[in-house]
Amino acid sequence: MADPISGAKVVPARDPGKISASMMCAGLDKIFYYLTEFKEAKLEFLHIDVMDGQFVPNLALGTDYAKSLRRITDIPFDFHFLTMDPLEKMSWFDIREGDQVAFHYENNTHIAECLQYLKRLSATSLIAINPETDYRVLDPYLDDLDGVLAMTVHPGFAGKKLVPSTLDKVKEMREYFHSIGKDDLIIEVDGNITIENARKLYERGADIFVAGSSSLFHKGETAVTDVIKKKRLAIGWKEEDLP
Ligand code: S6P
Ligand code: MG
Repeated sequence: MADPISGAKVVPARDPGKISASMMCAGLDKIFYYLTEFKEAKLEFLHIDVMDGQFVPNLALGTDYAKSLRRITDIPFDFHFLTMDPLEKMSWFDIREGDQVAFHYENNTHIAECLQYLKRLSATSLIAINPETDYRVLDPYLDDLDGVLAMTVHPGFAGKKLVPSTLDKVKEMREYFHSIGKDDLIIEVDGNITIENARKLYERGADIFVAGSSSLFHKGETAVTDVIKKKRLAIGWKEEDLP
């Protein structure tokens, strides 16, 4: 497959993409509506941004929120630790088998220990990298992780614009993983994943798409199920396979 704009060779993602709903963007006034629709649509993950006000200039979802959410849904969690010392912060949460967990590479002196910790919990482990971080910094860890969370915006807040260079970065990362026989590594993308950006990133090799204020929780009146359908059609699903 060739990119229609650059003409460059693009390695296609193998399976249809998965959606992870960014719960930081889900208004509590509609939480039961959202969770019912997600369950009905068999949505794959709930994205839980944990922010400590130090790694990023914002505070977000904490231990009590995660505990409460577990009581009202059985959809697996997709934790994203945007914190200093994620090894310690991860231990504050009830991470379960089947959950996916991303922690950042930047400012992290315990990367190998974080990966071992997640392996012991049988959770899927991803290392998150900011838009300006080179994916080759992950080379020493590629045998021990399940994938990469590529930030497509500067982290900390919902509602930001995609950093354009991250499109090429995802494509190059997927091609690089292919060239070293690591096709199984997951690439999750997070930030301004509109339906259009999801399509572009799927074509460039991303597998999991965080859906926040740019799609699922967009202020327009479009029903959540319709957005999920449109988004899935943009990330490799066939109409007949939609739940
Ligand atoms: C941002 C955070 C993200 C946001 C998500 C919001 O630092 O990690 O997970 O919650 O990007 O979605 P949107 O569509 O508003 O960018
Ligand atoms: Mg996130």
